[in-house]
Amino acid sequence: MPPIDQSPAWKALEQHATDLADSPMRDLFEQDPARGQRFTLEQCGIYLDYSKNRITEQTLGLLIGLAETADLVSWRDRMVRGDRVNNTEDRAVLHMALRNRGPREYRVDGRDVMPDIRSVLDRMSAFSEAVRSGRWLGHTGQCITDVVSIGIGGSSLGPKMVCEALRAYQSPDLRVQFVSNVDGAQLAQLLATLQPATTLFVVASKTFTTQETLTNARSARQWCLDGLGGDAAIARHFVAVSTNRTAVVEFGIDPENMFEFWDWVGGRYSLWSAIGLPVALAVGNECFEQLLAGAYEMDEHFIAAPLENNMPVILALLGVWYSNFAHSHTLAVIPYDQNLRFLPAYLQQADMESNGKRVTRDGVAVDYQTGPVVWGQPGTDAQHSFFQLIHQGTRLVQTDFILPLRSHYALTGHHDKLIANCLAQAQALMQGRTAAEARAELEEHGFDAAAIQRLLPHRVFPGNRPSNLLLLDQVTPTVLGALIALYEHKIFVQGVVWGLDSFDQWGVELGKQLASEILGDLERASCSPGLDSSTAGLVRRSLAAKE
Ligand code: G6Q
Repeated sequence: MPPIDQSPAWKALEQHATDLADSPMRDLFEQDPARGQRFTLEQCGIYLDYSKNRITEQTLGLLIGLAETADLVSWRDRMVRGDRVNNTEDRAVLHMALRNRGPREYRVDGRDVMPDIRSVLDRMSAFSEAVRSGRWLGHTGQCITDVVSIGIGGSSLGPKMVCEALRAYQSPDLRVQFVSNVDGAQLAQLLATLQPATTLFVVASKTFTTQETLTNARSARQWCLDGLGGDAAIARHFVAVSTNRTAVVEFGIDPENMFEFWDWVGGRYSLWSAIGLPVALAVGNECFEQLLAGAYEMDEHFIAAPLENNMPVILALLGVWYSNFAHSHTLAVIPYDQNLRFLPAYLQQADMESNGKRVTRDGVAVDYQTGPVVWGQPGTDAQHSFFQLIHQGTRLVQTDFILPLRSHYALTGHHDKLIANCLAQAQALMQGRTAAEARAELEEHGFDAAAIQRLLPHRVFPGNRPSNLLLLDQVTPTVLGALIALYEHKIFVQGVVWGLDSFDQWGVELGKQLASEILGDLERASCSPGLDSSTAGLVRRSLAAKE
């Protein structure tokens, strides 16, 4: 296939972007009183209002044409069919199978994967219920009060985000916490608050070779042995989640205490697998199953809905519109929900590791922008830090607002204020404030002509800044599952349009390799010849600090 940016569909969008440049959203809203209803979709407990985008019906039609040119439906079907769509790693991509609740078949190399999935889910359920009910006892016969999940990247960000998002569903009798950083500060500070006799470690690593995770796990094991004596303690205080049985056994964890998953589950798509064990421990298996069910509903929508009514497809194409036709290369994710505070970090990995690529799946360098820079913080805090740039800066930022309509917390008056702030931000970004409006306001406040002249440029908001608003009924396990799956599929669709393999992550390799060489230098207390002068100088300084 010729490069997507050479296609007639792409060229038509370029022309359309020029044509639409003189139609700010404010005008589009004035011309069409039904716009706020027209550009909406509702699915799986999520109401998406995408009317505050620089689009018309024609834009959407052209974007759908682009998705068709990129063969989206065929790629989606290939993924569902278990084809090796992760071509650089020669792997199928079947995280959808992990949450399959219906009759759909998922196969890898002709083999039905559902029996294995169900068997691991059953084991997770039995284990998490044993720990939560106090039937699983530690080495000294005490119940487990604290779980520490040790993992990094895809083996941590998802479960950590979900546990926090579902905090209202957690039992106070079992605290679940996460350690990922190889910086000893994180583990040491946490261990200082825990007792070995009542702590369970979940070592989560697909490969079971990751330096950070194994370093933390070894230190945790030593702490456990120091506190409880004897290797027998490990069997009651360590479980593993991995695809690598040999390495788990070598580490000293009983394979009976290992929960398996498979190479067709990508790290950042793995929270639905046994990697979600900390979630089941934190909120119970029933809630974990509801999370899977919510994702399943979104999967079925993604698989079955026509492109123009398909929520992940629409969200994805809007992102393509800005990245490739409106010079916006950054996406702010702003949950108006404190417990969704790790969602931006989770999506940062999901999106940037998936679509932060510069060559197509065939290895050809692209000539267009691919994945955006993703970042964010919960509102309303975010309003008091970086929103200035989104409103009046020189860069065009795409913003996704995520707003639950109902809170789990009953403090009077708080939730109305949260809702009001979120809706107001989206409104302000869209409509801005003209010079005439700013002038009128200054006059109303009694400013004299000279002051108005001086202040006016600062008080004007250009507006016409795009946002999506994702209204959730409430952050329940089901709605959360659907929300995460929505973003997963959005990322997939964008990867297809850009021609990428969204499921590899070769970009993280080089730094890892060099780190292991530098670690060798630090451990041998010598600086390897051939290092560049900067790195060599920094290694020597690091060595000097150890003396
Ligand atoms: C995600 C990546 C990466 C991975 C971590 C941890 O898609 O593959 O973030 O999850 O590097 O790897 P392990 O689970 O193998 O320890």
